[in-house]
Parts: sequence; C-alpha cells; structure tokens
Amino acid sequence: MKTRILASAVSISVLAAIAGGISASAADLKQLKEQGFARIAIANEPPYTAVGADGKVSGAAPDVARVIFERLGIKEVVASISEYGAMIPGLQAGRHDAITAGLFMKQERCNAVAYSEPILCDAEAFALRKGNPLKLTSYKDIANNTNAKIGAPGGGTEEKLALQAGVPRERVIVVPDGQSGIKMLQDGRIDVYSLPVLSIHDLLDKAKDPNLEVVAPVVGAPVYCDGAAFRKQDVALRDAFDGELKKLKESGEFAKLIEPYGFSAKAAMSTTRDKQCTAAQ
Ligand code: 6CS
Repeated sequence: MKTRILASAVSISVLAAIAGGISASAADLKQLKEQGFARIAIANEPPYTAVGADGKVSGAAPDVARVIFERLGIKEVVASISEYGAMIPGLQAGRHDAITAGLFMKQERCNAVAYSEPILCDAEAFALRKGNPLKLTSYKDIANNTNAKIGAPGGGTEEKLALQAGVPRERVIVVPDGQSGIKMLQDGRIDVYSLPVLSIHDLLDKAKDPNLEVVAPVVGAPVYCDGAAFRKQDVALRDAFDGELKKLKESGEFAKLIEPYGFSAKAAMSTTRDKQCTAAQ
C-alpha cells in the first residue's frame, strides 16, 4: 500500500473539492472506505514525517498510520504538508481525515481533537553554534539573554515553550522548515533553532556543519508524545484506529515500525493519552 503526496495544487484543490462534500460531516470508517483513502496532514520533518524527491511519503508517523488504515480496510493514504499551527484548523475544516505528524499531545490540543493513544515520544533540543557561546540550555536562558533569537515551527511546541518562558515575541522567529532553520542559524539570523531531539539530530547529521552542535534535552522542557489526531466528532474512527494500534503494540510490530527511526516503543507504551493530555501544557 502506498502513501502519495498531493503532487500539485490542482490535486490539492480537486481533493479539497471532494473533501468539502464527504468530510464536512464526521468522517467515519464506512465513508473512508468508500472514499478509498485517508487524507493525513504531515509536516515533512524527518524522522517523524518525510517526503522524498519522488513525492514518496515516509517517516514513523505515516508508516504507523498506513499500516493501521490498511488493516481498517482503507487501502491508500494521501498526505498533504501543513505547518503545525495549521493542522488542527485544517482537520476541523475537513481538509484532513487525520493528523499523523508528531503533533504532540498538550491540554489545549487535546481539547480540540480526539487523539489516539501515544505513538512517538521525544524530548526537545537546540541546534546552536559550536561551543554554545551564549550558554543556552533552556528556554529560560534564551529569555534571560536580551538579544538571543530562537527559531521554531509556526504554531509548534517549541515556539510556545519559548513564549511561555518569557522570550519576547520579536525574538521568537517562525521557521517554515528544517533546512531554512539550519540556514538561518548558519547565517546568524537566529542564535538557536529548536525542534524535538530526533529532528534536530537528523538535520545536523545531514548538514555536516562542524560549526553547529546540539544541546539535548532542553533543560526544563517535558518529554512529549504524539498520537494520531482525529476530529472530535470522529471518536468512533479514533477508537477503531486505537484498536489496531493496541494490536500493533502487543504483537511487537509497533516497535519494528518506529524504532528504526530512533523512537522508543517502550516510551509510548509506558504512558497514555489521558496522562499526556493532562500533564503537558
Ligand atoms: O507538536 C509539535 O508542535 C512539534 N512536533 C514535532 C514533531 N516537531 C516540531 C513541532 O513543534
């Protein structure tokens, strides 16, 4: 079974037109089977989600979703790339049937969507100049440094953590994607780029820049876990997804799917949606 990315604006608009009818109401299993595919939101942030030059979608989150949807009788998964901050509005507007992108569970998000049980857990990290000249190991350190600028995804967890730590809005720079973040760091437009640990390591492994280094975990930041996110009215679909996720976890297939990407199956299996939704701000 394959996952394809919406290759062109035309296909996006076509699908949006289709979606307008089918998914304005609740998308249940029967509808998705008739639709023939599940539309997932992704971010293209390896190893959570990745889109190859050929448009092929991979990453731990789509890989788990693909297997589960197939077992639910939905043969194909169609992905569209979205900024984290736009994923939930897009889901609620019926442009996606699920978010499978590493969208971390937090109280605010748990109030807005129906999350599955945990899938991918990770701590937060900083990419910064070699030697960490500004001595930044926490979001509070960035707030306390009167000039330091942090780059983070728009509507993402790291942006929120920086603002909550007291970094003024004008020093929290929205970064559209990983490559841009590394370039902005290299050009000195930001002093630190923050993403989850596995994402930052993936970027620096590819950048091969000896002038950059990783600080991980970010002191004082929690370990977050994502789940697949569904519309609140699609709880039956979410429960069906959870039923297959539970089987994957129990059979050992879950570990085989996510651990090659660097994720820990044990971390996801040692917590629950309820714990993540109440603990994480
Ligand atoms: O859930 C979030 O907001 C964060 N999740 C990932 C996988 N990357 C960055 C993003 O801010």
